[in-house]
Amino acid sequence: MSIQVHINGSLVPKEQAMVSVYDHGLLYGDGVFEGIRVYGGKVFLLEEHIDRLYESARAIRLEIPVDAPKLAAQVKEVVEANGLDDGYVRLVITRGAGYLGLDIRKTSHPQVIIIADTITLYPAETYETGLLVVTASTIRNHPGALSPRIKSLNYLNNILAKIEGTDAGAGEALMLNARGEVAECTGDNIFVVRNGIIRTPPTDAGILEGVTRNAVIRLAREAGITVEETPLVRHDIYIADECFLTGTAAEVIPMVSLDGRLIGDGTPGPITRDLLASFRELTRRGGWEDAEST
Ligand code: PXG
Repeated sequence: MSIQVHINGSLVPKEQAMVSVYDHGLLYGDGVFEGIRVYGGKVFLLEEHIDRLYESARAIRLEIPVDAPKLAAQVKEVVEANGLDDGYVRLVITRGAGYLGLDIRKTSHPQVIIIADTITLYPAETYETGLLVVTASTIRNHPGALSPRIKSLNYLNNILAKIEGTDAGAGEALMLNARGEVAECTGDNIFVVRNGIIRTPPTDAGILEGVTRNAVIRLAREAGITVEETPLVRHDIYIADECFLTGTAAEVIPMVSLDGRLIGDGTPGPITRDLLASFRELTRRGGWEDAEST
């Protein structure tokens, strides 16, 4: 049976799930999205993703035509309709079809699209060996131009950096901000460990405030580890004992080299390994009990 896609409140076979070529999501990258994981048939940290989606939409003056509880119910509906056990939900809101031109008044009917499918992940072996990363020359979008906190359909900034990483044979690319500080990788947040303390750039370093990032901060603090949100430069990564990345697709993935410098002894460190294990345990539990409201 064909995959069913939720579009504007209806489930349709994926071949019939379509948007207009006049949609401003396509024409201008005008829209927002979320990428969410499904573990054991349950949508992981759904409430956090839904909250961020509405915040992104608010920031670009896009009114999502359904309310958050309804949207959450639709996400669950499409996961069930596809009998998805472990998989991926892509929630996309576009500005909708309209006339040519940037004016948002030239559009009507934002499109609400929910795809539940499988996703290609890093091979299991990468979690044992760790990722090699290079710094991209493409800096992260300046927050004064387009805030990286908005998860918008405009991913060219990250794609251009990702190309640099791929060309260099690296698994990810590190992006700096306009101040030369560490921001994040193209689709993951970054953390370093030194002398038992975990550090990660603050949101005002110009990053996406990752749902996985926030979950890992909480897990680390629950384990009694100090976590500081503080500006970092590349030197902090070069001299770190351990480094890891977090993201919906990557979960917690060790990073063992930056720009040809080995981090620590060049293998995934103990704090990284413990956090990956406790993160996976959290996915099996389906999240924290106090986040069960959707
Ligand atoms: N930074 C950036 C720029 C991202 O795009 C993250 C950090 C990690 O955030 P989360 O909330 O996932 O912990 C991301 C996440 C996709 C896809 O389909 C992209 C992401 C996540 C899931 C799927 O390309 N990016």
